[in-house]
Amino acid sequence: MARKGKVLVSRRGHSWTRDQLVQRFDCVIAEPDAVMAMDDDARASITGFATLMSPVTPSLIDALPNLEIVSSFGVGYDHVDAAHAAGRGVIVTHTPHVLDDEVADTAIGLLLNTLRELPRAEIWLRMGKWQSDGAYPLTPLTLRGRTVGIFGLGRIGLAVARRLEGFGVAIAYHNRSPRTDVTYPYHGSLAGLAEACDTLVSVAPGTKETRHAIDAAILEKLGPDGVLINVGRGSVVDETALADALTAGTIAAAGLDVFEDEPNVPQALLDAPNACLLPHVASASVGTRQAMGQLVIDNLAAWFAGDTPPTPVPETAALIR
Ligand code: NAP
Ligand code: 8YV
Repeated sequence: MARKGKVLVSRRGHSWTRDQLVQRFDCVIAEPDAVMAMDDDARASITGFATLMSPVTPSLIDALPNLEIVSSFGVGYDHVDAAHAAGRGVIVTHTPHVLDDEVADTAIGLLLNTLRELPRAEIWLRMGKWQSDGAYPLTPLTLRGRTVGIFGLGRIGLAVARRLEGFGVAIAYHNRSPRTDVTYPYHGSLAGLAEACDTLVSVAPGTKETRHAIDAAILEKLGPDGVLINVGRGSVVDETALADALTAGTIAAAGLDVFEDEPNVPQALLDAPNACLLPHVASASVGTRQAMGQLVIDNLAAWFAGDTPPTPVPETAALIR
C-alpha cells in the first residue's frame, strides 16, 4: 500500500522541484546544519531526503535513524556519500539519461567557443570594435583536423562522441574498461589518450580516483595546440597546473563549465585570455532541469509506493527490494 514518507528537502537548489515535492509529500525544508539541530523526534520522523544540491555526509545520514532513501538532483552524486548510505541500508538515487543531450550540446558549444573565440568576437562587435578596428582577428585554433579524446565515455560522453562524428574529427576515449558497443580507439590509460589526441574532453565523474587526474603531465602531452574541455567535475582537473599551462603556452586553450570550489573560480583562470569559462550551465535549461526534478520526485514516489525506484546509483542498487 502506498504510504507517504516525511521528506527532508534541501533549502537550496531547483525551486520548481522543491515546489512539486511540497505538493506531493509531507516535507521539512531545511539545510543540513538545521537538521543536525533538530530534536530526536523530528529527526526520527524523516524517511526520505531530496537533496537539490546540498551535501549528504555520513554524519547527516547517521543523524536520521529512519532514513530510507536519498533522492539526489543531478547525475553526478559526488556530494552524497553513497558508500556510507549503502552501509546504513539507505537507497541513493540520481538523475541520469534525461540530461545527456543538453549537456552534450553544451559541451560542443563550449568546444567551438573555445577554439573559435566566439564569445570574444561577440564582445568585439558589441564594443563597436568592428567599426573602429575592423574585422575580428583570425583565430589560430580550429576544430578542423583535430583528434578528440573523451575521458569518460559514459552516457554523456557517448552523446558528445556521436555529435563529434558529424564534425568529421577523429575520436578516441579512455574509461577504466573498454565499451563493447563502439569502435572508437580505446586507451587503457589517460596518459595514453592524452598522447594520442590534441583535444581532451572530460566527462568523467568526480571521485577519489579521478581527483586531479588531469595534471601538468597530462596537459603537457596534449601539446602546444592542445585544448582541454571540462564538463564533468572540476575536481578532475588540477586547476593550478591548468592555469600554469595556459599561461606558459604548454596548451593553447581550455573551456570549463565546472570548477573545484564552485562558485569560486581561481583568479589565474579568470585572468587567462585563452580560457573560456561557464558557470556550470551544461544542463541548465528550464526543460532539462524540470526533467531532472521529475526524476527526483519519481524515485521518491516509487520507493514510498513500494515499487522499484527507477534510477538508483550503482553503490546502492543491490538494496532495491
Ligand atoms: P556515466 O554514464 O557513469 O559515465 C562516466 C564515465 O566515466 C564512464 O564511461 C566510466 O567508465 C568513466 N569513468 C568513471 N570513473 C573513471 C575512472 N576512474 N577512470 C576512467 N574512467 C572513469 O556518467 P554520465 O551520466 O555520463 O555523467 C558523467 C559525469 O558528468 C557526472 O558524474 C557529472 O559529474 C558530470 N556532469 C556534469 C554536468 C554539468 O552540468 N557540467 C551535467 C551532467 C553531468 P568506466 O566505469 O569503464 O571507468
Ligand atoms: C547540475 C550536474 O547542474 O547532473 C549533474 O551532475 O552537474 C548538473 O546537471 C547539478 O547537479 C545541479 O546541482
